[in-house]
Parts: sequence; structure tokens; C-alpha cells
Amino acid sequence: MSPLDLQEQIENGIANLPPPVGNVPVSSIDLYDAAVLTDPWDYYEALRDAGPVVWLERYGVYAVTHYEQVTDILHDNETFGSSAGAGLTNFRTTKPWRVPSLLLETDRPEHDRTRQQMMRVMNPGAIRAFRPTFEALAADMVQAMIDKGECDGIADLAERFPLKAFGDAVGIPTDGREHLLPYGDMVFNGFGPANKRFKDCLAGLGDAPKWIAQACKRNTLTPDGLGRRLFAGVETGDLTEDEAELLVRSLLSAGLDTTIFTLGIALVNLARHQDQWEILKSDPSLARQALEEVLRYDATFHTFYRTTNRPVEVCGVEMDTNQKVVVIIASANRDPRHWDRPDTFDITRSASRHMAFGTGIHGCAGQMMARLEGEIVLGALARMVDRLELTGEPVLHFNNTVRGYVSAPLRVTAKA
Ligand code: OVV
Repeated sequence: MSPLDLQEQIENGIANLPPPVGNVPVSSIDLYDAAVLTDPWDYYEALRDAGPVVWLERYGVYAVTHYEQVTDILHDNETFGSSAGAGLTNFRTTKPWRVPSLLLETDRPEHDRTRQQMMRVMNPGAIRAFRPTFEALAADMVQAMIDKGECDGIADLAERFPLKAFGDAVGIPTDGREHLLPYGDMVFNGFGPANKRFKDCLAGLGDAPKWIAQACKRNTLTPDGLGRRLFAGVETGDLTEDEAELLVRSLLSAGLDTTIFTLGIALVNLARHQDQWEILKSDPSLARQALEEVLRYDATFHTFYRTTNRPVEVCGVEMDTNQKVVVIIASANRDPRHWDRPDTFDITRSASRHMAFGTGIHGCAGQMMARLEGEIVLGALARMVDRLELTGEPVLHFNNTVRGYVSAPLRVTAKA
């Protein structure tokens, strides 16, 4: 792929790309090309082998792909900031497509206040309390798949479970939840270039943003849900009403596509690796560990960006200030410099230090909820299902940032 010319840069939400400074490997890869999104692993390997820091000439950004440097950059939030956006678009030069997130797209000290409020609500005890409800829901949904015999792992479980479980947990209306999927798709496309995928998605949003904005309001939310609990921060003077609504928007933006795609990826990988499915079903207590390996091996979230707040050197590469850096967390999860047999899907390994949730001050705020949902769904499958087989090719969902499936035809039988 050739570098974008000036007009193309503007159309893609980028402007004034500085040339790379000093000695840095250059790659022409387009991370958002369909071929890369379909099967990114060889491309990531090529980038890793080119060096820890590579200049992506098409978009004028540095890519970081090794586990060690990904970790370092995410921990150095002072140098590698988020307030210029966690996507390719630099908010200092280009207006973002929506009001920035108070969590994801902020730096310290502002970030600490909103993060603290989110973590007050998403605390371990509060999340754990959903376990019995989630377990009952998962068992019902898996039983319904068994009753059907031939089903779609995505519609019948990967989408259905989070929409119900997480939707009820946050306390949003039941009617209209289908708007959450195109909205989430838009949010994650929005972290990439304003390419055709982004523009088509934006054009197809319909009433979704309106529905989401309404769903975030205090009086729409159920009195005891996670969403309404954010508004206690208004009473204590820690948040304004608008800020509380925006934090609910973060729950709805980040909490559905991620878990939906992760469950889909889990189903597809377990069905494709029958040896691993045998291990899981013979010991359902491995559900949590299996989820971690799914997240390592086939991370849902592939890329996000940081922006340099000062000139900085990384592995001998001098980066200028105000420079976008793409952090490829899915590549860090396959880096042979860190992992033994990184391309082997092995649910018995210890994978929990994967980068799928990021790390540092912006590390996924919902990871406890995501892990609870994932463990419970995989646990229900392991306990109840004997044969878990694909009856056709799963269909990929294309998105600029997250990867998952639109459909995965399955044959599911009950354990004796
Ligand atoms: C991590 C993430 C993804 C998408 C949206 C948000 C966060 C948000 O805070 O809105």
C-alpha cells in the first residue's frame, strides 16, 4: 500500500504527517486492509521481525508489536498520552466523530477522577454478585442450543448472552438493544482511519446514537443497575450529570462488541481445536484458563494508539512529539520473544499475562465483568455439551479495531 497523499490524509482524519526521524524500518502494510484483517498473524510476524518499532508509511505512524515494548509504552502514560485520542485520529488536529470518552481518551489528572468513579461501580464485589444470575442465563442459552442441535454460535450465544446479561446488569431498556451492535461497531471502526468501512458504518447508524444517548440517562436506567450507580457520583460532587451519562456511554461502547466477539472467537477456536475442546469438557474448571488462552491466542481488540507528549527514543528510534504510535496488542500476544509456542492454542498454558485487556492506567475497566461472562459461558458449555462442531465456515466480522464473527454454524450435542 502506498502512502496517502495530502487529500487522502485529510479524508482519513490525519494531517501533516511528519517524516520518520532517524533510522527506522519502514513498512507499507495497511493494518485496515481486508487481507490483514482476515488473517493478521503473518503480517504481525513480519512487523515484529522488522524491529520493535516500525514506521507505517501509509498512515504516518509508528507501530509497536513486541510484548516488551507494548508493555513499556502502555505503562508510560505520561509520555504516551491518550487525550489526543486512542485511535489514529489526532484530536489536536482533527475533530473526533463523537464527544471523547472520559476514560479512554483522557490523561492524568482528569482520568483519575473518572476512572475512580467507574471502578467504584465496577468493583470486584459488585461484579461477583452477578454470578448466579449469569450462570442461570448461560445454562438456559446453552440448553436452547442443544435443543436446536444445529445452531449459530454467534446469534444463539455469543451475541445473545452479553446483550441479556450485561444489558440487564447495566440496567438499560430491553427494547432497542439491537442498536448497541451498530453503535459499538462504529466506536471501534472510529479508532481506525476514516476509510470506507468507517464511512459506511457511520451512514448506517440510523437511530442508534439517539437510542444510546437516551439509554445513558439517569431516569432511563433501572434503579439498581451498574449504570444508575454511576450517578451516585453526582450526589457526592465527583461527577456532573453529563459526566455520569458519558461514563454509562463508556459501559455501552466498550462492553458489548468486545465480549460478544470474544465469545464468538472462543467458540470457533474450541470447535477448530478438538483436542483442546476435549480437555475443557473433561475438566470444566479450566473454563477461566481457557478464556485467557482464547484472549491471548486470538485477541479481540487488535490495536489502539497513543500520542507522544514529548520527543522520546524507543529502541533507538527517535520519535518526535505529537506522534501517533499504534500499539498492536494482538501481536504482543503472539510474540515469540515472550511466549513459548505462541502460535499454538493451548488452554493448559498460563496465559493470563496477555495484553488483550491492555495494561497500565487505561487497562480495561471492565475486565472483571468480561472474565466473569467468559468463564461462565465456557463453563456452561464444558459442563453441558459433548460434541461442539463447526458445520460450515464461520463468517468474519470486519472492523478497524476489533475482530470477531458474524456467524458460526455449529452442531451441538448434550453430554450423556
Ligand atoms: C476501551 C474502550 C473502547 C470503546 C469505547 C470506550 C472504551 C469508551 O470509553 O467509550
